[in-house]
Amino acid sequence: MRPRLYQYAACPFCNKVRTILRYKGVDFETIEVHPLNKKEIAFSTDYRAVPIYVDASGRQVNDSTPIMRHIDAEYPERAVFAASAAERAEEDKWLAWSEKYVKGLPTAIYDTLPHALESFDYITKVGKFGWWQKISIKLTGAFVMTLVAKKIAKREGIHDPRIFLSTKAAEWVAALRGRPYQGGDKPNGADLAVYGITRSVEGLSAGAILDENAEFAAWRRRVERLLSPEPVVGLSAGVR
Ligand SMILES: N[C@@H](CCC(=O)N[C@@H](CS)C(=O)NCC(=O)O)C(=O)O
Repeated sequence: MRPRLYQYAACPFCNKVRTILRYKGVDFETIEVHPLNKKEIAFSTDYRAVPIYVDASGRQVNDSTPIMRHIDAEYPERAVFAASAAERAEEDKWLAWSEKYVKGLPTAIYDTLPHALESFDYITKVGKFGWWQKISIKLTGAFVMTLVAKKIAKREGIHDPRIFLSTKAAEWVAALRGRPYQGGDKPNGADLAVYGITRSVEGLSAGAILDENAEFAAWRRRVERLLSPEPVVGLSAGVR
């Protein structure tokens, strides 16, 4: 059986998992989850978030980073996660950094109503929604998220989302220390996680701010070149 990824196409955590699957060249199926009734993941009574991964033998794995590690072991060719203790410490440090980065992202995606509308336009396009939900979620979601973004900004101590993003891009580039990838000559788990998170804002104003850093943009292109084509996002199983 083909492994299955239960996802919201636009979710950064789901993008992390798609990235490692594409890096490994795995033939996988994406199941777009309806964000309101979540009926596609009814089988998962204890864990109600996405991504959920069901591997080729039918085993369920939850939570993006554990899923990435599981996939790395399931498909050992083109190993991703660091093998040595020293490399692992560095990789873990940057995986932890990526968790902070992803938490701050909504402050940049939803900082103004036009930006929030731009994002919900994308979310409702690729996500699983009926036509009426597309319209109502776009409007109410965009409005609500601008408020949520302000709350997150306060919690995370982010005063200016643009500066938050450009700082993140600069920190990441510094961590490369002139090497093509954080993992050295090939990407490690942190490279693929950060790439996946960043991909979720590709095409949005937040993504453009990250790419203003030419070295960050060049790193992103280097990773992209190593990936097999994206399954047609949002148009996969279950999306009409
Ligand atoms: N730590 C989890 C976080 C996953 C997460 O927060 N997913 C969001 C979507 S972006 C979710 O499913 N939230 C619950 C909901 O939509 O009801 C991971 O890395 O996979």
